[in-house]
Amino acid sequence: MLRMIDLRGRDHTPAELLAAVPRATSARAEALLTAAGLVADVAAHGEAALREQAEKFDGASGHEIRVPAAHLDEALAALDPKVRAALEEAIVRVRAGSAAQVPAPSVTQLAPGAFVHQRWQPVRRVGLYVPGGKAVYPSSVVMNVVPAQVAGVQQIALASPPQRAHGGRVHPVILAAARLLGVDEVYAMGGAGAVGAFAYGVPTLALEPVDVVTGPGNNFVAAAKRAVAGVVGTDSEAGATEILIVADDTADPRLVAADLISQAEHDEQASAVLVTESESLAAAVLDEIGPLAARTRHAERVAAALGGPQSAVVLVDDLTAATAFSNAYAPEHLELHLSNPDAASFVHAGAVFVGPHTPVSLGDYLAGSNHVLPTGGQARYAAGLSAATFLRPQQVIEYDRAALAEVREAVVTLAEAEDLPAHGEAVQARFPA
Ligand code: HSO
Ligand code: ZN
Repeated sequence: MLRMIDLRGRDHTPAELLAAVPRATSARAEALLTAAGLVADVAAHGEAALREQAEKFDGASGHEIRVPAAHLDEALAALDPKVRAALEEAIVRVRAGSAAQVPAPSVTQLAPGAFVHQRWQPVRRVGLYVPGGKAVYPSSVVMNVVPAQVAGVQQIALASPPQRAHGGRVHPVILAAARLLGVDEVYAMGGAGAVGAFAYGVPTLALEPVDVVTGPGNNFVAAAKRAVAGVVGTDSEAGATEILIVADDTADPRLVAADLISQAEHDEQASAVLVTESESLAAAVLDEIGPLAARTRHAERVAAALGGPQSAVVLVDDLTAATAFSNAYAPEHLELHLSNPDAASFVHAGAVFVGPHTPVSLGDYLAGSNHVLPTGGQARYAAGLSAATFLRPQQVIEYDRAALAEVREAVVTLAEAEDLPAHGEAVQARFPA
C-alpha cells in the first residue's frame, strides 16, 4: 500500500523533493511519432482514414461518424432523470464559475488623445474531445463545453470514440450531455485521428477545421495535440490524475484516506500523496486507507495507484517544508486540511481545495470550478481549462494627431537606431513641413 518517506531533519532542493516521489512516466516520444502518423493520415485521406482507425482502435465499422440529431434527442430522452438533474446542477454552477473567468475589457490612456484598449475575443470555432476508453466522463462534456459557451465561441464541435458496445455510437450519456448543453455537432471519432480531423477538417463529413482543440485524453490524444500545434491552438495536457494533501494533526484521517482513494480510482498511474508534519496523522491515515481501499469497487486499480512509486505519505519538519514540497511538486489537485490554512502560499497547483468539506470529487463534478487541470508539474506555468482558454486578448490602439506629435521624435530615434528609417518616415508623413 502507501509507502512512507521521511524528509525530516534537513532542507531539500526542489529537484530532491521531486525525485523522492517521482511521477509515473509515459512513453512520450514514441506516442508522438505514432500520433503524428495518425494525424497525417487523416489530413491526407479524411474519412477513409478515420474509418480505418475506428476499426483498428475502437472495433467499430459502418457507423455514422457525424451523429444524427435524432440520436442526440434519443439519448437525452433515455437519460436517467436523476443523472439529468445532477448534470443540470453542474452546468449551472460551472457556468457561474466560468463567467467569472472572463476578463473585463480595459482602456489605458497614456496621454491626452493616446489610448490602448484591451479586449477579449472569443475563438470562432472549437473542437472538444471527450474520451471514451477506460472511463466515460459526461462531466468532462460539461467542463469543456460550458467555458467555451461562456467565452462566446460561435461553433462548438464535439468528438468521442465510437463504442462497439453501443453499435458504433458515441456513449449515450455523452450524447445526452451534449444535447443538454445545446451542442448538435457531434462526431463518433476518437484518439489521435479525431484531433487530426478537427485540425484539418474532413470534407466528406462537412467537418470544417477548428481554431482550437481542447479536452483530456490518453497519451496518444495528448501527443496528437502536440502534433497539430501551429495549425490550431490547444489546451494544456491533462494526464494521469494527481492529488496532494497537506494536513496537520487537526485533519480527519478517514477523510484524508477517502480523498486519496477517490483520485487513485481513475488510473493505475494516478498519484496520491499526503504531506504532513504529524506522525500520528500519518499513522492514522495508513491504518484507515488499507481497509477502505480494499472495499472500494475498483480496488485493484486503487491498489496499483497507491502502491506505485508515484504515491506516498511524506513526513516533513513543519508547514513551511510542506508548502515547499507542494510548490515543487505542483500537483493537479491540492487539498489543505490545516487548522489555519493559508491557500495563498501554495502557488503551484492546478486547483486548491480548502478545508474538510471541500473534497476534490466535489470539484470533479459541481463545485463550480473546472476539472480539466494541468498535471505532471505543468501547474508551475499552465492553467486549467477555463473561459480564458477560448479568449484571445487583443489590443486596439488609437492616437490623435497631438498625441502622435508628442512621441514623434522618440519613434524616429528608435527607428534610426534599428536601421529602419522607413518606420520613422511613416510617422513624419503625418507632419508635412
Ligand atoms: N479527477 C478527474 C476528473 C474527473 N473525475 C471526471 C471524475 N470525473 C481529473 O481532474
Ligand atoms: Zn476525478
